[in-house]
Amino acid sequence: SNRIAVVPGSFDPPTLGHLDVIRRAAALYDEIHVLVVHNPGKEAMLPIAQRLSLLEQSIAEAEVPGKITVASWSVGLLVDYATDVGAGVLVKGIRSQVDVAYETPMAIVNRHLAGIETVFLLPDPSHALVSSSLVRQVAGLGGDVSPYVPAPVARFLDTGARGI
Ligand code: COD
Repeated sequence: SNRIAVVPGSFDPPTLGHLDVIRRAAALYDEIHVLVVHNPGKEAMLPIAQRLSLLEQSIAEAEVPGKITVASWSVGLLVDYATDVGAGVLVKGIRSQVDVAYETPMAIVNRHLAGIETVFLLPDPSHALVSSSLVRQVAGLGGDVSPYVPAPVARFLDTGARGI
């Protein structure tokens, strides 16, 4: 069904940009699955279980309305998860032309593989420069990441619990 959408990402860690896209997707679809996907091309900061927990806390604290499931996926194709849960759409956030260039081939392949469409949403411009990699850098150097991440993520990174 096209009333169910998957919002996939690395979420390492979740940022205010991610939360903005999640909120917009939840307003457009009856049900969304926020899916933490292991990206083999990126070296991870946080274990998957920690990202799931921070996403759940952030979505709850922001009181994002709608039916939202948070899950993870590490074996097989992203579209296999989407097909399993009856989702016809993947939602991706677009910050710039760089994201368009990165996402376009994946969107075409996912449509060929499983007939699943990709919908691109634009965040509020105030979030357009925020990325997980920026947050990892600032946090790693001891800087204040609270302008870029939901409060539960800021609290977690602030306690020094991160293993970097
Ligand atoms: N504003 C708006 N959108 C944002 C922002 C922001 N500030 N920050 C991030 N986003 C968007 C990203 O563009 C992306 O759409 C999403 O939020 C998640 O971002 P990240 O950085 O957490 O995740 P990525 O870019 O590492 O993506 C990981 C995926 C697993 C989604 C990606 O690698 C993917 O789709 N892989 C497909 C796996 C697969 O099945 N491959 C086979 C067929 S292609």
